[in-house]
Amino acid sequence: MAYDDGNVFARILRGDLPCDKVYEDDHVLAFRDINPQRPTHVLVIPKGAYVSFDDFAESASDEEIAGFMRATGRIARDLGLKDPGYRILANHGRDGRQEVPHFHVHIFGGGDCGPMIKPAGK
Ligand code: DGP
Repeated sequence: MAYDDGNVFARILRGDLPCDKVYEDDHVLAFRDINPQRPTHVLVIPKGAYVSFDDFAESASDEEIAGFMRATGRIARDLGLKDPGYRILANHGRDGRQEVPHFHVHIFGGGDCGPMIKPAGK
């Protein structure tokens, strides 16, 4: 799947759309989800044009991947989530119900995140 420059996260990265930014560095931008599913719900995105987790894992440089992982941990820590705990999640493709075709990780926290996943068929 080719990268679509018009996706909402690309527009946020270009500054065409606003976001509630919580963190930024050379490789990463993090901002609050527009439709939060938990009291804290932050999206972490690479600045590079990667469609999905698969694309990022296959094509990003080691520096981008390491930077992304370090930043995600730091953001959760800085949000005060390390001790009470939190959940990180990345949706990929149709079955993962990925909506925005720019790789992103969700950070959920601020309360019990509940069971890991809904049992199949429920
Ligand atoms: P996913 O299913 O993993 O692709 O989730 C995409 C998330 O992106 C979803 O939780 C809602 C969020 N989202 C969509 N559009 C915007 C936007 O314009 N701004 C922000 N902050 N979040 C958005």
